[in-house]
Amino acid sequence: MYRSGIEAPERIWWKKVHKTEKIWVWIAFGWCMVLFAMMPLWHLRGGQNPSGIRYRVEPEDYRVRVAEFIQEYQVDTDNGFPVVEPPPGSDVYLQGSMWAWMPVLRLQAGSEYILHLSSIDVNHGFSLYPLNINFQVVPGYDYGLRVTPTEAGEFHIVCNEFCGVGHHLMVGKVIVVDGTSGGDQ
Ligand SMILES: [Cu+2]
Repeated sequence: MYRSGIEAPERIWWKKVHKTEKIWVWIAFGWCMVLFAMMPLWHLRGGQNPSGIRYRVEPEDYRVRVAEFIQEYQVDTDNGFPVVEPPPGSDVYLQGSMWAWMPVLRLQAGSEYILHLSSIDVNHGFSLYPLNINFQVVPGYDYGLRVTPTEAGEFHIVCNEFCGVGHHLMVGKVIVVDGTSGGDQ
């Protein structure tokens, strides 16, 4: 029968919940609790959290810091971009901007670095191709990630956060050289 929301339904329109349905409700509730508990648990024990520090930075200050970093350790140019080779163990700065990653990094395999990531304009995404690494790069925040390159080779940084008409051109480069050969390849 047709009923509108204005008319009240007849009294006792509901039936008692069947036992099986009750069991399912409890199973669903229990599962909700498991997932809920997983959020803090995974944060503490998951091992997939960023390994570093983060703090606020003015985009302009970050740009200046990257420029200093380039000036200090530039060893070459690649396609018009500076190539920097910082000493193992040092702080490394990478800048995302519309539409480039600066500078090209040359790192040694087997050495730990603190990789700083920030943007000087809009949100960008740091994807290291062909590895499965994905990190948001946000203006105003400096993310220092502890990284140790394990394999020599050339890796590309792809922007995975749409950032305007030049987004698809935003490709950077990380060159990893064998740590034992003294940094030259
Ligand atoms: Cu981008």
